This record gives sequence, structure tokens and C-alpha cells, in this order.
Amino acid sequence: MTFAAGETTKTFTVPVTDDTTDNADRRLTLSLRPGDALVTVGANATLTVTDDDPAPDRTAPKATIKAPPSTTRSSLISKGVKATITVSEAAKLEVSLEGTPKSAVLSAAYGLTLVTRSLDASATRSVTLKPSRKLVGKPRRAFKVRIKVVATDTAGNRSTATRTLTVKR
Ligand SMILES: [Ca+2]
Ligand SMILES: [Ca+2]
Repeated sequence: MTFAAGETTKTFTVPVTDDTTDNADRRLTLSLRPGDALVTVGANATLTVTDDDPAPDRTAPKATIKAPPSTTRSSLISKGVKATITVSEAAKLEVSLEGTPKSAVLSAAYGLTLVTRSLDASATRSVTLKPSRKLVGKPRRAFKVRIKVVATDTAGNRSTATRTLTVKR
């Protein structure tokens, strides 16, 4: 920069390269070095480059499941079970209805999936889970099934919630 005779102010631009990642603010020191030994310069200036990118999402969505505590076998087969799922943020939901270890009539193995549903939720969604698998045999006593919800947000954070209900004869 060259100051002409009588000129007291100059403007210059410090180019800053933008990015899209979350960074700390950066501070730069600007100093003038005189080209003439007879010129004295003032104190350095500090330039703060403020980051304008949002912090990454590291919080898993929280899902809560509301469902009746019990149903009957015939109602489960004919109508399914209705669950209301509330999420703390927008998320993709994988909802399944599973046999639990003691529901021997439904499943010999833990986690037999009776039905699954995929849906997007941003607040509250209702879903009806009707077994797509045939329920074989008549249980002699009540058994349990569980609703499992795996919620994944757009950043890939994931959480699982379950709710168990009793299926009466
Ligand atoms: Ca940035
Ligand atoms: Ca999140």
C-alpha cells in the first residue's frame, strides 16, 4: 500500500476462505511494516474470523412409545396393536413388533419379528402393528410381545426404545 501525500486512510481486504465445517473462531494479527524508516506505525490490530457453521448433531433422537398395556390374541391378529411414538427431533423410525423370550407359542427364538414398519417422524406418529406372520397355535396363557423403535436422525445418531405389552388369550 502506498499512501499519497496528504492521504491518511487506506482500505484493504483480508480474504477469508469459507468452509462448511464447524470450527473455533480464529484470530489473526494484522500489522503494518513501514517501507520507509522515517514512518512509524501504530499497534497491531486483531481480526477475529467468526465461524458461521452450526455445531454437528451428536445427540440421538429420543423416542417414547405409548401403547395399551395389554391386548387379546384375537384383537392382535385381526386389528393389530396401535402405538403412538413421539420423537424429540426429526428421525427415521424402524418400528417392529417382536415376540419376547417367554412367548414360546409365537417364537422359539428371542426377537422373532412379527411385523416391521419404516416411517419418518418429526413429532408424534401413530402406527398400527399387525402381525404379518401367522400366529400358530393357541397359547394356554397370556404372553408378551414388545414394540421396538429404532430412531435415527439425519446425522446418523441412533437410539432404541421398547415397550412390552401382554397378549391375553
Ligand atoms: Ca467453518
Ligand atoms: Ca440429533
